[in-house]
Amino acid sequence: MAGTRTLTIIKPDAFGAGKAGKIIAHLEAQGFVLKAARVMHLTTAQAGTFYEVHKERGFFGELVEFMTSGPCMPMVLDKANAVAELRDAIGKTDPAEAAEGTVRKLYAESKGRNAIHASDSDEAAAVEAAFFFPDLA
Ligand code: 3AN
Repeated sequence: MAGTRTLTIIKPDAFGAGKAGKIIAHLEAQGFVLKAARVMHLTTAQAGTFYEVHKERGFFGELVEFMTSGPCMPMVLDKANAVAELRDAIGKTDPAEAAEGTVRKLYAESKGRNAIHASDSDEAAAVEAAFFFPDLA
């Protein structure tokens, strides 16, 4: 059975542009419940660890540089079938391909600066939630 928890990050582009409140309101209106949140400026080491699965990809350096360029906002969200529901709500990686009404269509600039992260499996959600919120029950 699909889990009820996922991890999202409002990325430095959207956070820095003052879009965090709108994005949170958008997600809450779709039934996501905020369980944990923090504002933090990732170090290069933290961003590298978080995105370790992408370290062989050509955009890894660019991704780490972007994710450390300013504060971001990791959050744990609850909803039935949370991972799939949030992936649907944020839209495709490239905002040009994202469906109308998705967070990336509304708020992202480009494939690299794409406003929001969402875990892609229940396993990743558990690891990513523990990365930012080790004390969350
Ligand atoms: P998603 O975030 O939709 O799961 P992934 O897992 O393919 O997308 O990529 C992880 C992150 O890497 C993306 N959120 C995006 O910020 C960045 N990324 C993906 N593809 C590119 C690219 N071609 N150029 C720059 N950054 C990219």
